[in-house]
Amino acid sequence: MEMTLRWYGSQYDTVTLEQIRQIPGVKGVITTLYYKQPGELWTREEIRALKDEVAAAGMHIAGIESVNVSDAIKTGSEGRDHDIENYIKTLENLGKEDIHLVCYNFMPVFDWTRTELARKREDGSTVLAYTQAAVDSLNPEKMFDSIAGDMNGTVMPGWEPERMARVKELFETYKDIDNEKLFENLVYFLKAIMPVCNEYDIKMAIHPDDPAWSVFGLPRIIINKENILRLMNAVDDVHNGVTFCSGSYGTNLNNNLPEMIRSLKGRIHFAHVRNLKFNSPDDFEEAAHLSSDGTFDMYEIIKALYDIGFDGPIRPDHGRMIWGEVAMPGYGLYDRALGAAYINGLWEAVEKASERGI
Ligand SMILES: [Mn+2]
Repeated sequence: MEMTLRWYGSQYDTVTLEQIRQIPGVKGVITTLYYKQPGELWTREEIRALKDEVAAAGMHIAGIESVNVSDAIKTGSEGRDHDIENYIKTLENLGKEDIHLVCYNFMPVFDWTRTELARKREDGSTVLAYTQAAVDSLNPEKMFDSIAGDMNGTVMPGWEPERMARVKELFETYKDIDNEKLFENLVYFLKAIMPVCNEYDIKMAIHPDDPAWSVFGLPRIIINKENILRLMNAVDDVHNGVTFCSGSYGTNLNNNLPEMIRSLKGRIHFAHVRNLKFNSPDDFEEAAHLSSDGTFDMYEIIKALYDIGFDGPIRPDHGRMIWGEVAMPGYGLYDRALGAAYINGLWEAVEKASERGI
């Protein structure tokens, strides 16, 4: 396991590399070329510049989150093969720069969905939250407007204003795409990129859909154990792997997270670890990482990752906004640093107990 933190780049992130470097145990960042549009080629020079910037701060790039997949690829429409070509060249350029992990998702229109970005908790901290009732009462075209005021001046991943301006058109693009068609398009994409992944040993790690069910009638496929195992089998190559995100799979209380982790032995290349607190099955908020602050048993999640021999990067996921920090919701420094320290503590305890046969 390697502890990492997500970093959006110096132009976009309120958190600096110098701050990240001071979190105990963090030597690697998970980053991206945030300005790149899905389908656009990443040049080797751009990747190298990013790599050099991270290296100058005494760290390294542990993986990319994300190289986004275009709507043409997701819908299998005109331009798909062109965009796949660019994706392959991007992977080749990453491989040549010695980067071997790429997180991506295959969610239509909205990447992740929350109905509140700053729900106030009893202790005064604010967190991202979701209620099904709010989604059901909302016109999807107004989704962006409903949360844009709480983004603290940042651009949130998957919610870029240019993209959201086209939401109506995007819905139109997906009108004939059901779960089966989306799955087929995902398999087509993965089969096309596996040769370059093999050549450069690039581990693709699909991020689950969040929440793990259909919103606004859009198809959703990476939502549970059955579906993710189906995908692993459909393209049975170690480079077709998983980002295990406890907070995303965990939105569905039917998902047994430790059991899912164990079933994915050998295929989890990256882990996002966070806790959720359910107020009801249709209302949850992103709690602190600590088990007792939320609904999940974080010890069991870490133990399952340890038991399957997970050796990839792990990162604390969304944190609460605390101590007056103003940052991208979920991506402040303080609570994610607390999360990293806590996960490191759990890992050390699990590891030493195992080594000592306890
Ligand atoms: Mn995640």
